[in-house]
Amino acid sequence: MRRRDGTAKTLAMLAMAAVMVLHGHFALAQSAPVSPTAIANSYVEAPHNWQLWFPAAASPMQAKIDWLMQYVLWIMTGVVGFVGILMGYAMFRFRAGRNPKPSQTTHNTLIEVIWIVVPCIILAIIIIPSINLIYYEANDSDPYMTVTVTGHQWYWEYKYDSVPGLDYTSYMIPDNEIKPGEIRRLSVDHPLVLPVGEKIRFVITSADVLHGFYLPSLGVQKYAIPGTDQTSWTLIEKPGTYFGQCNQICGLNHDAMPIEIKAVPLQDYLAWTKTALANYTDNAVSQPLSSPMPRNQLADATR
Ligand SMILES: [Cu+2]
Repeated sequence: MRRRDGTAKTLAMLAMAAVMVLHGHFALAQSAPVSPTAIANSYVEAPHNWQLWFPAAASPMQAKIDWLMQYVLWIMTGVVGFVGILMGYAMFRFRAGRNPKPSQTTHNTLIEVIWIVVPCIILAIIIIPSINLIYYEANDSDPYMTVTVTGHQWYWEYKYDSVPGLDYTSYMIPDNEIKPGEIRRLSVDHPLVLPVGEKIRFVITSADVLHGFYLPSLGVQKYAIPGTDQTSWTLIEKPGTYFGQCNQICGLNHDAMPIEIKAVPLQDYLAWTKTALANYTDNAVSQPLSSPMPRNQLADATR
């Protein structure tokens, strides 16, 4: 038995070594030019038809939100079920046909104490994990990097605070320009590229009206408010493509400002920052659109 374990271990180590060599090989093959897209496309978290429930959690924050949601849902199910059964029983048991002369009872101290104390206990067992989660969400200290996200009518601007000069805009790809592999109404021209496994702080603001920076699979949702910075953070657990949307009605093309995130391993992110710095210079902080444009014109203006 022990010998078989030893053999299995050796085999596993050989397999790991092979994977590492292959990984190194592919990393080398990918090195020029660096495309975060290929890595990130291996996993795509996008809405699908007949979807119910939340998207799969891709960050510890969303995992905690999922957990709290189910925790409260089960408590609610218990409360609604219990009250429903009690009401059904009372309606049946004390119906007029069976009780022609209704009881005149109005008070029962024991029951009144119970129906005050039990809801207090239920609220306490809900509030403790809720407040823990609020503190967890608010703790954006010690990030690996900070991205300043600015909402504009109708596109996003991403400024990488740790990469001087890296500041670019991200527009939705218009319906008539969608290519295979892109998702209509969600894919963008320049996605937000982020490293996996690192704490990323977002400073969220707006250049014009209220927008909403909403990333459902990462558990991030903050209003982008002109003149104010709001912060949030995330830690993306595996490479992939993740989507979000502006979820604060912000004008005519509110629906045309999705958020696309390409999450890649750290070394690929670092390599990408160099190519992005070289390629995105002409794209940095484009002219804000001062007046609403029909979408086809907006598409022309933004590509
Ligand atoms: Cu918006």
